Amino acid sequence: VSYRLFYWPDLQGRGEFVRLALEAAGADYEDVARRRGSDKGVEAMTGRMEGIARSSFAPPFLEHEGRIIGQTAAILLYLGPRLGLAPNDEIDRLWLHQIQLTVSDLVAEAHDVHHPVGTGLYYEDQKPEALRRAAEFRTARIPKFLDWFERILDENPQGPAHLCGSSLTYADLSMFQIVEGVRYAFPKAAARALKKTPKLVALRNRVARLPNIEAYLDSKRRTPFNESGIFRHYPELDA
Ligand SMILES: N[C@@H](CCC(=O)N[C@@H](CS)C(=O)NCC(=O)O)C(=O)O
Repeated sequence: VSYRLFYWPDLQGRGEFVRLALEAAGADYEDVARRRGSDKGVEAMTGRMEGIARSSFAPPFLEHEGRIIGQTAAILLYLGPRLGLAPNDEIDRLWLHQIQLTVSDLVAEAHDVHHPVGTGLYYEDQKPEALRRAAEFRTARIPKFLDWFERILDENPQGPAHLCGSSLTYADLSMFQIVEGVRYAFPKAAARALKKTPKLVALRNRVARLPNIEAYLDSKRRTPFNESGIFRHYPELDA
């Protein structure tokens, strides 16, 4: 195995952005915490976060050729050129990274909607605050993020088929996941916002039809969305 991905086994979460890149490229990888065996499983993952140089703060992280790389956007920055999912030019790569960091911001906010008071508390213990946070997220933040993705597609000098340059990148794959995620968690708010972002929806549809992605989505490796992940469907938060 060339790449070892470490992430919580039963949810898509942040690991999914990395999985989509590995799957789209047909990379040889192992989803370590989902496997059983001596150096596999969740214990192997938490073990890999201690007692080594440059250990990661939190999953996801990647092991490749003796290196450990944490932080979703940094993992993708590393994988992009290796998997043929990033442009060659340095400034284009920085732009792609900037887009991915914005995806990370959106993901953090989507998480904080159901955990506005504390990451260590249950959703059930922060429901009134979650209701308030969700209202703002639905009406202001989802449209603001999605409109920005639409705008950068529209303004791509190489055309609106991709976010950066004229071929597929890891950020395009992340757009698929963002659209799926907001549709799952906030179906009504997402439908409203996505009506105004046809190029983003078209990109999502093209990614879904990529042969490797189609095969992945049909496989058991794609965990369904659930209420342990980042994008959670609590109907009261999509009022
Ligand atoms: N900014 C990091 C965040 C990583 C993160 O928050 N990971 C979560 C799972 S999605 C976790 O395990 N957090 C444990 C903690 O923060 O203590 C990234 O994008 O990778």
